[in-house]
Amino acid sequence: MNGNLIVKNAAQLVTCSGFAARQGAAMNDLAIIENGAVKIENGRITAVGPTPEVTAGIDPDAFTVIDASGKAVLPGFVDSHTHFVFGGYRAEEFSWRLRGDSYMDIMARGGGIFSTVEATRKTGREELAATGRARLDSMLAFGVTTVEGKSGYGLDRETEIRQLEVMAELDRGHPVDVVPTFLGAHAVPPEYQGRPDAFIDFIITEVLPEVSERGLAEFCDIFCEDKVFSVAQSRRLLTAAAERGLGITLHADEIVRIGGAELAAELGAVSADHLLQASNEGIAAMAAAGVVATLLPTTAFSLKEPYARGRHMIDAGCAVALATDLNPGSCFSESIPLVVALACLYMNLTPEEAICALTLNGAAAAGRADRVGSIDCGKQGDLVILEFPSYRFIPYHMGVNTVERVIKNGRLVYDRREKEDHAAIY
Ligand code: IZC
Ligand code: ZN
Repeated sequence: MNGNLIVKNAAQLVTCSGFAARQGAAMNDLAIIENGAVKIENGRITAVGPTPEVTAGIDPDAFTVIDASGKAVLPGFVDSHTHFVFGGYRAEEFSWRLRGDSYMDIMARGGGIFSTVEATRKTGREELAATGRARLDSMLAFGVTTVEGKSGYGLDRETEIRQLEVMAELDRGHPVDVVPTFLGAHAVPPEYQGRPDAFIDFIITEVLPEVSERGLAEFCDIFCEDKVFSVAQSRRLLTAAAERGLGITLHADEIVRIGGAELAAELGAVSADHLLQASNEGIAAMAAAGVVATLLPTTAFSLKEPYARGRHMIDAGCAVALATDLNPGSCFSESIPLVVALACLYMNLTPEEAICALTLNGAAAAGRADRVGSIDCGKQGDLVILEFPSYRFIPYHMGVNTVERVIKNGRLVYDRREKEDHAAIY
């Protein structure tokens, strides 16, 4: 296949049309075309509309044609918050949390993020790439065609750079596009224990320059949290990163309300993420500043914490994105259908808002709304074909993958029907 593709007769073509995040009530409009078609040439979308219009006068030999009768077609999903490159696992911590230990208690006694840092420092480039690649394969099967991935499991120069280089290698060699984020300030490492300001200085002077000069990251992130990095420390790092041309994003108000949402608005962050404890004032400030509120419902589910107030945020005019937060600790899940079901059932998003949050608004949170996240002319030909005729089946068929085929830059890169033929051995 050459990236020339027509998908026609879609029961619903869910375009999510737009080139910037949709805020508030606008999230409910998915700009659906019934009996829709998309034309993709050399990997880019060149026509979108009702099937008879898009297919009129086409030379059938010049295109691969997919008949999507009875199926919904959506933009490829954008998972805009993950930590998918890491060494080791933390399955024992899951049991500790079930018996009542908190995420922060486990971190305070040297587990949590520190456990993954220890394992990742010892893991070579090839193994990090191999496990990362397998995780991208799994995400692709859930319909994810663009993923943001964070460093943050080195907390030293060498390992942070290695994680970012592995993401660059995976971006080149895998159909899923990887947006790299530098999260060198994910925790204060043992070498700097009790000296968080000195560690922020180290990140700003010793690591950030190489990251930005080599173009290894598009964003800089920080775990702005009680007992991790303060608002003042976060402001210092993120300001330095913005001066170097990186987009800024932060883990904000996840466990304790310390003003992360307000800081995101003050700094003009692209996105602020988690926000379980965000204040009304912080939410209003984010809406006014156009900061995307990236919500991670499977993390709240896994930590048994109250969900972020997604309904309130949309009603307050925010642009909300949804993401998986795939990581080895607080949320070891890349399940898109679980994210959507929890967002609808427990954050009270409508199915339409949840789909907008995973497509156009996810793309905006990853700084890519100009290229992906909707079915619009000029964007990459990244599509998901469901086995069902409506996007409504995504939350309704709870936790089950409804994605049948995935198209990346006009090429079919995943087809579940083939796998099922091979798997059917009974
Ligand atoms: O590895 O625990 N919250 N960072 C901040 C995480 C969760 C990932 C982890
Ligand atoms: Zn995270």
